[in-house]
Amino acid sequence: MTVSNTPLNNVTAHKQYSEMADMPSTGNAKVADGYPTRLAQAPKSLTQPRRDGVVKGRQLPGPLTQAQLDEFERNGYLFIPNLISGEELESLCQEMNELMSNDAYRDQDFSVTEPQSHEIRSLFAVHKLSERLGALATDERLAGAARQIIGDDPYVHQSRINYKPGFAGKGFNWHSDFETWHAEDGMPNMHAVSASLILTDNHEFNGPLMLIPRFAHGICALLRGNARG
Ligand SMILES: O=C(O)CCC(=O)C(=O)O
Repeated sequence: MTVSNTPLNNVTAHKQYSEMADMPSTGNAKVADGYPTRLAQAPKSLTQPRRDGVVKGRQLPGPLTQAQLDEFERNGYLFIPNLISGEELESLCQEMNELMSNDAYRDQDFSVTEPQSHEIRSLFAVHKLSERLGALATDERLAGAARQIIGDDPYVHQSRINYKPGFAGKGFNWHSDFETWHAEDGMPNMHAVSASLILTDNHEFNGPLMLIPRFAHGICALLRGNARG
C-alpha cells in the first residue's frame, strides 16, 4: 500500500554515525579524512586502499553462508538469483508502478524526472513513501545480510527506485556509492553496504547495473566538479 501523504520529515531519528559503538567521539579534535576525494589537483594515485574491513560480522547469525560472505569479501558484491519471485515479485512491481504514476511525486526534491518525457526516473526515500517497500528494510533477507556484512545493526541511509527504461532516458554514470556518501553526506568510513533488488529482467542491452569486481576494496578519488552525473 502506498502511503502517498507521509510527510518525509515525520520519521523517527536514526542512530547517527557518532553514536555507533565503533566510532569513537572525536570531540573538537581534527581528524584526518581517510578517503580524501573531490580534490583540486590529481593525486599521485587515483585509487586509495580501503581502510575498513569488507565483511565485519561473520560470526553473526543471518541468511548468508560463509561461502557467500567469502564471495562478497573477494569481489565486493554478491549476486543472489531469485531472492524475490512469484507473487511477491509481482506485488513489488505493482507498487513500483503505482509510485511512478503518482503525479505528486514528479519534480520533487526527492525525485528525478526525465526532462523530455517528464517521467519519473528515480524516486528517493522510497522506504518512507511506501509501507510495502519500507517493510523490505527490516526483511531479514536484506537486513540480516547487511548485519553480517557490516557487523552492526543496519539502518537505511538512503533508498531509491531507479526505473531506467532500456533505450530511453538518461543513464547513470560510473560511480562509487561510498565516494558519493562520503563527499556529499559526510559518511566517514566504509561502514555501509548497498543492496540492489533487480525487479525486472536485466540484459546487457537494456541498461543493467554493471559492477566492477574488487573495486569496493578501494576508493577512486575524484577531482572537484567530477562527481556522478
Ligand atoms: O542502476 C544503476 O545503473 C545505477 C544505480 C546506482 O548505482 C545508484 O543509484 O547509486
